[in-house]
Formats: sequence, C-alpha cells, structure tokens
Amino acid sequence: MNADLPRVLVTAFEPFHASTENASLAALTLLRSSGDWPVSMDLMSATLPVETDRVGAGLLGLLDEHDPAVVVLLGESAKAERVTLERLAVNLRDFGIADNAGAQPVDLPVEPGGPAALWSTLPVKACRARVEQAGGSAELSLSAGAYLCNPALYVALRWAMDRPSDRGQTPRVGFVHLPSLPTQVARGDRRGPSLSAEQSAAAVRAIVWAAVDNAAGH
Ligand code: PCA
Repeated sequence: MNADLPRVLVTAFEPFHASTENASLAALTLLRSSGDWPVSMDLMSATLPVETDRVGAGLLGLLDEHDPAVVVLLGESAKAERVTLERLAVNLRDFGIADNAGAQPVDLPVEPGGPAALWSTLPVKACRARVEQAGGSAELSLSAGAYLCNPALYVALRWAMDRPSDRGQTPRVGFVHLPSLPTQVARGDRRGPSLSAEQSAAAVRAIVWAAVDNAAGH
C-alpha cells in the first residue's frame, strides 16, 4: 500500500442464478490486468459473495481495513441495456430469487430502523460524461433494486456516513450495474441484452477515473 496515493476499492460479485459467469467479475478481471491508468491510485479489488448473510460483513471488513477514498461496487444486471450508475440504495431486501446460500428475504430491511434510502456519493453525472468521452455509453438509474447489490451499496454508504470526520472528506461510494455477457446470453443463462467485458471494463475505468478526480477535488 502506498500511503500517498488515493486508495480505490473496486468489487465484483461471484456468479449467481444459473450462470457460471458474472459480468462484473469478468470486467473487474480485465480492469485489473490493464496497467496504463490515467491517474495514480492504489487499486484494490475483491469479489463479494451473493449471500445476504455474508455480503455486509465481508464488505465492511474490506472498508475498515483499507479506508478507501473511492469505492466502486460492480454487479451484473440481466435487465441493464448499458452500463448503469445507481443513484440510491434503499433499506429493503426483497429477493425475487434465492441467493447462493438459498436465502430469500422478503420485505425485510437491510438495517432495521435505518434511513429509507441513501444517495450514492459518486459524482454520477461526471462519471457518465467520462464514460461518453471514452466512447462508451452509460445511464443513471434511481435504485439498485432489492436483491444483493442494493444491500452492498447500502452498507458501503452507511460506512461512509459513519466514518469519523477527522479522517477527511466523505468517500465517493457508488454502484455500477453491468449488462450480462454475450457468452451468458449465447448459453441461455441470461436472455439479454448483453455487453462485452471489454466495453464494460472500459466504462468502469472511466468511472473510477472520474471518481478519483472528484475525490481529489478536480
Ligand atoms: N447482481 C445481483 C447480485 C449479484 C450481481 O452481480 C444484483 O443486481 O443484485
């Protein structure tokens, strides 16, 4: 770890629901192997479990350990037509399908008594603009849904809010949903739409770049 560089945490999710791949993991794997970043940073990455009983504690452990200035959580959405920047996490777990451990909470909060919703602290419009400048396309979405991705964002935003103010400015924390991979659609694991891992990785790279600039006050 280099103490002078902004610390950035990017996470993906493991495969879930009838697929052996996850578009977010494919994009993160590509991203980690691309050396020529336009900004200097200390980039950390991790894969989160698609398990409601484990995701929060695992993520909080990473956040407490690394205290990143920028947190970009990635997940796959079979409904996403393009790279999607989520604006809100809601205090709800209402799973349409079971998670990888067989749990399926219905109408339960992420945090009993917690705020109904939390705004992403990523500069989502600047992130979208940077993706477009890089030749890609991205859209904003109001909420990350009510499956696993949403509690991950909620927990990370809660961590950012509760972080002692003497540690500096509030971290930029957000969630990006990526479309399924063409290979998932070809196998019939997902119905489509799809986007290549290369295109998703290029968009995530632009988003991370914009977030690091923003955290540095540029
Ligand atoms: N997408 C799911 C959970 C894991 C993932 O990659 C979601 O959108 O909640």
